[in-house]
Amino acid sequence: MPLLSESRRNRSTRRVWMLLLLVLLHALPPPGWSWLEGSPLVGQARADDDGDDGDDGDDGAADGGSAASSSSDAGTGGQDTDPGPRAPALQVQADAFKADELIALNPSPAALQRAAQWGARVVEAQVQAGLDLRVVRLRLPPGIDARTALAVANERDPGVFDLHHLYQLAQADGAVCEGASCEAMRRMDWPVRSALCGRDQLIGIVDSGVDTGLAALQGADLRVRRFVTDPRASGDSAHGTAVATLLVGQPGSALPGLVPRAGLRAAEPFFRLPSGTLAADALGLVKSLDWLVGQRVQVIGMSLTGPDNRVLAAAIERTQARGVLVAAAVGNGGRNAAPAHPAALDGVLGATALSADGRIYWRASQGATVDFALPGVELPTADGAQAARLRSGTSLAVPFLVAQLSQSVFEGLLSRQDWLDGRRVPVTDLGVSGRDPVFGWGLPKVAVRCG
Ligand SMILES: [Ca+2]
Repeated sequence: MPLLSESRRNRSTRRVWMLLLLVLLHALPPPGWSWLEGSPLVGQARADDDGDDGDDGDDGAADGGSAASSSSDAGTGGQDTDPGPRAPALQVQADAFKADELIALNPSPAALQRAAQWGARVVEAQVQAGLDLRVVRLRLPPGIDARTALAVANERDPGVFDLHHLYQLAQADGAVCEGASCEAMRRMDWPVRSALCGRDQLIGIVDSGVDTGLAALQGADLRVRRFVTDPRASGDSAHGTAVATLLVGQPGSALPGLVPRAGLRAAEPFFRLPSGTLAADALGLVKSLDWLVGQRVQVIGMSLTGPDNRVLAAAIERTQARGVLVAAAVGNGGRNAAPAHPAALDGVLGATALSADGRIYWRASQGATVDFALPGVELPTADGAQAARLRSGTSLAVPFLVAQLSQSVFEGLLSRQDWLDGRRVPVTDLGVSGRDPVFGWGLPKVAVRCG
């Protein structure tokens, strides 16, 4: 008898708690109320969801990340049946866990029903047959952060739900740069521990295609978009892959890059002419710049040269007016070559190439177009599946300049104007004293930390 009354008392206590919870849930305050602000994640996720990702409506299939997540949403056996307007997805995640999701381990239908009562929506349900586990991913309603939701779910169904945590590779962070491309980084005093360089930065390149399957690029935040007039024209990915790898080659790979944590947006306007030459037309370049500006990149590298063109010049001017720094190759035409565009345009920073022992690349163009000199001679670069191939050219110096621009401005060490002006940029002066037509201001050595 005492046992029975004990259990009856428990039941009635539970009922009171359930009632209280339901009252609490129906009385959920609007977002931003003080009791939710105990979690920094609420503000963080919302701030990142203010429609400023510059990504709306223009990338579709090119966006590997969201394409993958929406296809997995769709592949949940029709459980995502909400026909109404979707709540704005909280795309940006905190470092520790997804702010708008919970996961559940082997939840009973009743547990999922109880979660649905307070607004959690099943977006993925999978049975891991080999492990004999059923894992369900739930999207939270707007206004409830994950930790609050977990507390609520735990009250009702202890031991079932958890935060949807995020994991990083343990060896990457803080790893000392090892690999073929590290020597060139050391030459410009780039941080030895470069694994964190590029964090929270978005960089654009206009180049040939990028081989996104390359091992060194696995894990990079990389998006490629093609801008060719004739979609039947073939392309090529050797050059773009080399440049992309110099920037965001991943730590621990054979070719770690300068800013592996940066988001890289690669516009591909290049196609093969009937003659076999790889080329981009001015309109392709303009479309590329337009897309990159829309992606909100802060720095654009253009490892290409060509003639003066008013449409291109206007597009570059508009790009710069949006606060974007543009770096370009000075060209490989030799010392007497005419100034190459876009490097010769006002405000475009021209990069020339240096050898390991500080000599100028023998084919580098010279003149007022040259602003800075960076590694670009016999650099180990990506070549096919595994091998590194030595390449030379002023176009390879561009990613080194791009990395310096992006990281130094991000860390507040130099402003855009400092770079455009040149005088306040710390450099190793080369050749004749001061700025000169061969090395420009010299080899930039901003003491970035990437910390
Ligand atoms: Ca000099």
